[in-house]
Amino acid sequence: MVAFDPRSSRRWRYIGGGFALVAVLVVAIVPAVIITNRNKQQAPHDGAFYAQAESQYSNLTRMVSLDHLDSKQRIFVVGDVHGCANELSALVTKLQYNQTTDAMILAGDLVSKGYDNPGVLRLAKALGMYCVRGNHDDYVIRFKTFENEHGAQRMAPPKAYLPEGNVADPMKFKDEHAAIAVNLTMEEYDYLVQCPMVLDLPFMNARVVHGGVDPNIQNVTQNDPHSVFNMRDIADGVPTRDNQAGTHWTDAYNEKQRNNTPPIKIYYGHDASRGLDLENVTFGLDSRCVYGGSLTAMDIKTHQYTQIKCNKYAS
Ligand SMILES: *[C@@H]1O[C@H](CO)[C@@H](O)[C@H](O)[C@H]1NC(C)=O
Ligand SMILES: *[C@@H]1O[C@H](CO)[C@@H](O)[C@H](O)[C@H]1NC(C)=O
Ligand SMILES: *[C@@H]1O[C@H](CO)[C@@H](O)[C@H](O)[C@H]1NC(C)=O
Ligand SMILES: *[C@@H]1O[C@H](CO)[C@@H](O)[C@H](O)[C@H]1NC(C)=O
Ligand SMILES: *[C@@H]1O[C@H](CO)[C@@H](O)[C@H](O)[C@H]1NC(C)=O
Ligand SMILES: [Mn+2]
Repeated sequence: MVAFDPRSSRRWRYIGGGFALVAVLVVAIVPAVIITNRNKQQAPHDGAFYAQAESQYSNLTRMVSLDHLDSKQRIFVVGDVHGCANELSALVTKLQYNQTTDAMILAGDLVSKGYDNPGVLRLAKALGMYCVRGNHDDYVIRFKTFENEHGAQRMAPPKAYLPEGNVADPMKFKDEHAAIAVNLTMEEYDYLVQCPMVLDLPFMNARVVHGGVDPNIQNVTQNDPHSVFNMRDIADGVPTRDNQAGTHWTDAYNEKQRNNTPPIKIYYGHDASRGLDLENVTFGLDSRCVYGGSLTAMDIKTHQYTQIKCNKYAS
């Protein structure tokens, strides 16, 4: 046994303290500087920021017009499915959805957080469903498009960023959406990637998007895609993904459409925190399925909605 020597113990404590200090510097301060520089480069200031925000891997169609759905008896818009394939299937059954006579539009975030992303894409494709792109769909698509061009072996090292240039939301290869992307077949990618930023239903004076639209932009296709996928509030005139930074984008939108004849209705998802949110001309349909809430389908001709209770898959 070695005798206990208080001086030697103190010396070790000093050395240990020195190492701890260096560790704190490296772990806390170095990343803080990097993050601060990142934020400086990417803080939204003006329109020029939006012009750069679309990733070179986004492979995005901005708007598709579905005039031919005019003849359908029922047109459903469904809130965020997030990989909950069984619930989507149960909803189809409950509605007795028939793709000959009905249409079904998924309001984005078909994938991620849930348990069966490919299953949702296969079901949606098999039943001829329409869709718009959500923020999580966009992350998955950007990784998969990169993989298609460069191969999965180039999606490394895990801490490296997807080389997209100056986008609003840079992603590392270790991001959970990369694994979801690699798990998709080309057929599943092809279905997801054709979901546009905006679906236009001119015969209903209605549009479907995932997050929202900037009420001050006249031509809807000129909205920044990142903003359409992520918007919850508008703070100081700028759309933000935050839900407590300003006022809900729908407040300004409903106000703006009040004197528009006819007003253009917007059906959207994305805002699980606000849940089902039905206003004059905006209809928020993300009722938190993946968090144990429900999956909602609204018939936009009658504004009646149908729900399926979901198990809790994410928190
Ligand atoms: C769907 O509707 C078409 C046209 O009314 C009908 O012929 C067909 O049998 C229906 N399919 C199902 C599964 O009910
Ligand atoms: C990965 O793909 C397989 C095959 O399609 C599927 O069964 C599984 O649910 C997928 N994993 C996720 C997390 O979606
Ligand atoms: C972009 O999407 C189209 C339509 O699915 C597809 O054919 C093409 O391969 C995609 N591009 C890449 C690089 O994945
Ligand atoms: C809306 O903007 C798109 C391009 O962003 C353009 O092609 C289209 O012509 C514009 N539509 C109107 C009505 O100005
Ligand atoms: C909603 O509609 C009602 C009835 O038409 C109207 O009184 C109200 O001002 C509208 N609210 C907004 C925000 O447009
Ligand atoms: Mn979303």
